[in-house]
Amino acid sequence: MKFLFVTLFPELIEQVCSYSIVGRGMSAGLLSVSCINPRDFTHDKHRTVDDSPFGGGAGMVLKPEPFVAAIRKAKEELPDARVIALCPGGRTLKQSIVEDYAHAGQDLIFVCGHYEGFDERIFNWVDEKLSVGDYVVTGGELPALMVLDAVARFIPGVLGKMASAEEDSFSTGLLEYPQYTRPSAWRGREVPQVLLNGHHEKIKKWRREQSLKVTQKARPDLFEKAELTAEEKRAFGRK
Ligand code: 4GS
Repeated sequence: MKFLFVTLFPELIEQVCSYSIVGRGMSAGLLSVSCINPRDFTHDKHRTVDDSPFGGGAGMVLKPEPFVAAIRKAKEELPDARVIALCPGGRTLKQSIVEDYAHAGQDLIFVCGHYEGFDERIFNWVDEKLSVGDYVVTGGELPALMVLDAVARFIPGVLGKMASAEEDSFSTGLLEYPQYTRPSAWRGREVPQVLLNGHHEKIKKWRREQSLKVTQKARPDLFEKAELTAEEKRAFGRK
């Protein structure tokens, strides 16, 4: 799968992607990351990418010509890609959207603004607006990297063992059960005995119960939507 970022800060993207699991996935040829800088599509001496808003007001607006020229170049490089603009007005990212992108396997072009908003006309070259949550950040780069990171986990071979991506929180609809490693006793806190006995059926049951418990407490909204057996519904007081 290929990811292309339209960004004024390509070094930021390349840096972040060079680390850890995404970095290894790139080295292994499982995904590719590239950038196109709208500043390279300016023609004036100062390479201007923004200007003041018509109608007045504070802040600046990203100019349509360099951004649309950069998006068009990106589409030339990845003709079948889906073009996604990161902005607070988009639909909110969640695991089901991540899984849809991963499953479709379509290449993705991320359009990132920085400091300021896009000229509205830029959206005519975009398939979709996407937000990472109801808060404002200084640029679309971190949100776009979050999308890439979450999608990359589903590309076969990127995670050590493919099973793990589907089994994670949100894919199952529940939060994860608590995990422990050595030492089994530490600062007066013991690891639950059931995990030390190697009885796999009991461990499985305990983990399921814990998942249900932590989800009910921390995320009642998720708990309401989760699929439970009739017995679990009775035990957890859900209809
Ligand atoms: C988001 C968000 C965002 C909006 C970028 C103001 C700079 C900023 N992008 N999900 N201009 N939340 N973008 O806050 O995607």
